[in-house]
Amino acid sequence: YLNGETKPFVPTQADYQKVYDEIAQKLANETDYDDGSYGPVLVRLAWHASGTYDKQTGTGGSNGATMRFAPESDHGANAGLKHARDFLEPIKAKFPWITYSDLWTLAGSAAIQELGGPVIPWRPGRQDKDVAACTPDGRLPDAAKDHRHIRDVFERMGFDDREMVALIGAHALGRAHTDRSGFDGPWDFSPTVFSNEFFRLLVEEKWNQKKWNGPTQFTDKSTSTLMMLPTDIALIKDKGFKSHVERYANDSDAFFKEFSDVYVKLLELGVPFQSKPEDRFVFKTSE
Ligand code: CCH
Repeated sequence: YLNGETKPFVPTQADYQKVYDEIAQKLANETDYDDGSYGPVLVRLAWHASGTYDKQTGTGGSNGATMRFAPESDHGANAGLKHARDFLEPIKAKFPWITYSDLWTLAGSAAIQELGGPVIPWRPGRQDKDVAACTPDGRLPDAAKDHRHIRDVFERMGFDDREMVALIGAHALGRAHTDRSGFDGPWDFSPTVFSNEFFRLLVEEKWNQKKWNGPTQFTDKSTSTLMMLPTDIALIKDKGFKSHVERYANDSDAFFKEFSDVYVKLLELGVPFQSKPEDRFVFKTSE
């Protein structure tokens, strides 16, 4: 109920587009962060909110936004995501009718589109839950591990090999931070542009173990400025993963299409929608 109305406010697609536009505007205005955009950390917030899903128990997932609370906000994997949550706080204040769970996922969709990625159709319907719904630590992937761990974690969410590889292609965006994960550096030369560069570099570059005191990570032979995590390298060591890496490296259109489908699926895991998939909104990207 807003402004003393007696009927509940039922937002329409146009209202959600206003939220999208506000996020896009704020992304364009606030370029004094990391490589010039909050977009990558918004993509990661939506992913970590959703990637706690367990298909067996139906727990976790984006429905709930339980990362607002400790202990979930303090889980090691979520270090640094406060930047993304704080970025969205003024948007929540301006549109108090949207739930945090819908806002965080809508922001993930908006960030992909604003960074030059594919359209990410989105629908509302998530409800915020309280602290009791926080998921246990350890549901999100550990970058120090191998192909078996990737399969364990992503199969628990309900994804197959092809979908796992497509999703991890989001590492075209952003960077690792020593004060968050302990790893350091970006995956490619344009970390604020969505592309298939992550796959192209995985296939075409030679990746050597970085010599430093930090956790094991890999660096490109040509410039020593880029990085890959052990789990990223696992994508070219494992045959089942590698065929998709090569396909996406060679076919940007296929990557954009398949990434869109699987990111939509990720953001909807465990959400009890009233609406149908065909009722998803396609937001207009800013000029
Ligand atoms: Fe990721 N990711 N991710 N990732 N990730 C990190 C950063 C980003 C893993 C580990 C890490 C996905 C899958 C995986 C993004 C999107 C996705 C970091 C650095 C680690 C570590 C964090 C830091 O220090 O700030 C592992 C392991 C996996 C799977 O095996 C998936 C799936 C997605 C989205 C669909 C994005 C974007 C970033 C950059 C964040 C930023 O702040 O720039």
